[in-house]
Amino acid sequence: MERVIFATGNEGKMREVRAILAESCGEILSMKEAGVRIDAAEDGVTYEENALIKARAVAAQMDGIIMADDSGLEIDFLDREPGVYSARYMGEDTSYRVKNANLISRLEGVPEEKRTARFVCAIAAILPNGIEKTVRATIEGRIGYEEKGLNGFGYDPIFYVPELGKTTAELTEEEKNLISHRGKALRLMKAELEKL
Ligand code: ITT
Repeated sequence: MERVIFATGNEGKMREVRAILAESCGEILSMKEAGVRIDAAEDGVTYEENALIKARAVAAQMDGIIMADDSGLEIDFLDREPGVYSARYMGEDTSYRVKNANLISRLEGVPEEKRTARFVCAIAAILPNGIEKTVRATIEGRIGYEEKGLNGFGYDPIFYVPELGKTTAELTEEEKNLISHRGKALRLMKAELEKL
C-alpha cells in the first residue's frame, strides 16, 4: 500500500494503527501530520457510518488512501452502552478515570457472567478512485471490578480478557494489537484492499 492518511485525532488509536500497518504501508500519516483538520459531526448510528463520515471529510481535502476508525465499548448489562457514543459518554472532556469508575459503579453487584462486553472497531477506507470499503471486528471480554494496567487508552483499564487473565491495559501494545478489535479490523481491511 502507498501512503495512507489516517483520519483520527485520537493519539492512542494512532499509535496502535501505526504499529499494525507498519509493515504493509509505505507511509502512514495522521491528520495532524498531513495538515488536515476536519470538523465532521459523527452523527451516524453505526460505527461504519461514522468511520465513513470521518474518512470522507479527509478525502474531500486530500488525495491518496484515506482510512478512519470508529470504535466503542459495548457492555451487555447496560444494553450495549456506551457503544457508538463511547467517546462522548459523560462528555468528551471527562477523564477516563471518571468514565471508567462510573461504568464500574453501574455494574455494582453484577456477577462475573453478566459482565460481558466487547470492543468493536469499524475501519473505513476510501481509495483514490473513490471506492469505499468498510470492515468490522470485535474482541470479547468482561468489565472488571477495578481499573488495572497503565497501557493503552480509554476504557482499556476496565476491559478484562478472561483467556489472558489481564485487562487490555495490562498488555503490551504488541500483545493488544494481536488480539484487539482494531488489530483484527485493520488486518481484514488490508486483505480486502489486496484483493482489489
Ligand atoms: P477519532 O474520532 O478522532 O478517531 P475518538 O476518540 O473520538 O477519535 P471514536 O469516536 O471512534 O474515536 O470513539 C471511540 C472511543 O471508544 C474511544 O475514545 C475510546 O473511549 C473507546 N475505545 C475504542 N477503542 C478502544 C481501545 O482499543 N481501548 C480503549 N478504549 C477504546
